[in-house]
Amino acid sequence: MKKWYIYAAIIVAAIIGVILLLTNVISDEESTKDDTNSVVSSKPLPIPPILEDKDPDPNRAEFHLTAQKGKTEILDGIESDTLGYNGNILGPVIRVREGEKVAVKMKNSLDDPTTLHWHGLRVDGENDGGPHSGIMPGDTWEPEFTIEQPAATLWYHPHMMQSTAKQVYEGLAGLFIIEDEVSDSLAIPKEYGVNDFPLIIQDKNIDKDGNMKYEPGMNDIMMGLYGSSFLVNGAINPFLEVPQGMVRLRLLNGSNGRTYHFELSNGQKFYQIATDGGFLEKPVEMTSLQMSPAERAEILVDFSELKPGERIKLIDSGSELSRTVTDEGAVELMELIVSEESTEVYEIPEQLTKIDRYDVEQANVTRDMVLAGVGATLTINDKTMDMTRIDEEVKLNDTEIWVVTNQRTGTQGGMPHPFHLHGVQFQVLDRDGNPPAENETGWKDTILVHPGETIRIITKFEHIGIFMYHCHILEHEDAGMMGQYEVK
Ligand SMILES: [Cu+2]
Repeated sequence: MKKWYIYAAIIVAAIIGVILLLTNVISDEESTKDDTNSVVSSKPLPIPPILEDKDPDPNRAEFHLTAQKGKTEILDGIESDTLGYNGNILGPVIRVREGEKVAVKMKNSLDDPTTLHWHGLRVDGENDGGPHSGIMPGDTWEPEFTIEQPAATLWYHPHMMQSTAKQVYEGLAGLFIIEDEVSDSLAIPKEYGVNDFPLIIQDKNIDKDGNMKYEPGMNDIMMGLYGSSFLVNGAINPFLEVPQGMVRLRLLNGSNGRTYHFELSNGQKFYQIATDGGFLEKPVEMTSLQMSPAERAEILVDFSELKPGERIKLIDSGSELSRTVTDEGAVELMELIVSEESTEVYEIPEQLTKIDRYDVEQANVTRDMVLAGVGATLTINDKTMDMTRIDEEVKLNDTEIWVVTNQRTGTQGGMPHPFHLHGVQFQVLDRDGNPPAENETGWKDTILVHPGETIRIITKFEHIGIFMYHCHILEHEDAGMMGQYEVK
């Protein structure tokens, strides 16, 4: 009787073994079909819409934004609670022209106060959308300003005291694109969504139930939050069909804490044509592009040598600045699939624009900014942020040199901090006395300062009001690594 059970068990085990073996063989065959051995993209890249201008006057624009709660299917078949402007996650692209008058009606339909900061825009303090411009739930904020700066890819995001990191992380961010005569006249791709694409890159932690609530641990607050999922325009590993020709990508590192090293999986070179605040004078050839939180870059990629149907990937190659996921190597961010369509033939331009350089001799004031971090205490000039204290007073129309030092201190042994200055675009004079990299010779509003490094920047303060300067690792900003300057 007992023997019968034993024989049955052996037969069942054998059958299970054969099934396991077969499924293994099949899945092996499937995986060898894709020689890159990677996850196949299933979702097209979401392209944020261009926000409608409600004013028929061509010299004036009126935009309506609502910050609201939403639900987004980030994991297949699972909805995550997210925040967005006029939608479920992220926001529409606001596109304006130099010289244009702009009015915005920004409604807060969230449960919490928020603000709307124009990152990179040269405007007066009261229109900048910093922590003093809080919008209570149900209220509307109506800034008005004139665009007085060249073509650029800027962005907008909340800047509420101690909740910037949470609100950006949960989805509040959008691009703000300025066009001008230079961007009109350059023979570069400029058809939005056809050969000119926005890419907002972010990393988040999403559990299997789709929960991506902002819940930072002590390590996240000290080092900046690093997520294990990578999103482009709010989607994980999406694909984008690109024409078999020149393509322009407008990259924003919209992450809370992570610095990326963008590369193409085929090692192809590309050309950076713009920095945070506009075009470089000349394109800069590269195969890897480092971007810290809040930095933007426009790049040109030529797909004309690739065959229709060919797939390459935008990757983060990882680095000494990376943690967690990228310790295992490169991360795939999205897939680019070359289509049958080719656009008109573009060359890489020799010259893009002319940038007037500030003269060091003309500087009226030199100011020191010392960044330091010991544990969770993150300071600028030994102070943490106080809304009631003005740290620096600047005279209107003065040109100033800011000497930004990242002090090697304390338990962390120093880490890189992206330093951001509101209300202006600046030029980088030098890094530790050496000229900046070619792709840092354009207009900048955010600059990564490495441990022990001193960077000198120069700018002219042409707008009145109260502005912030801070580390753009959002956990550091919320922890108080921020100060205020007033221009009057
Ligand atoms: Cu920092």
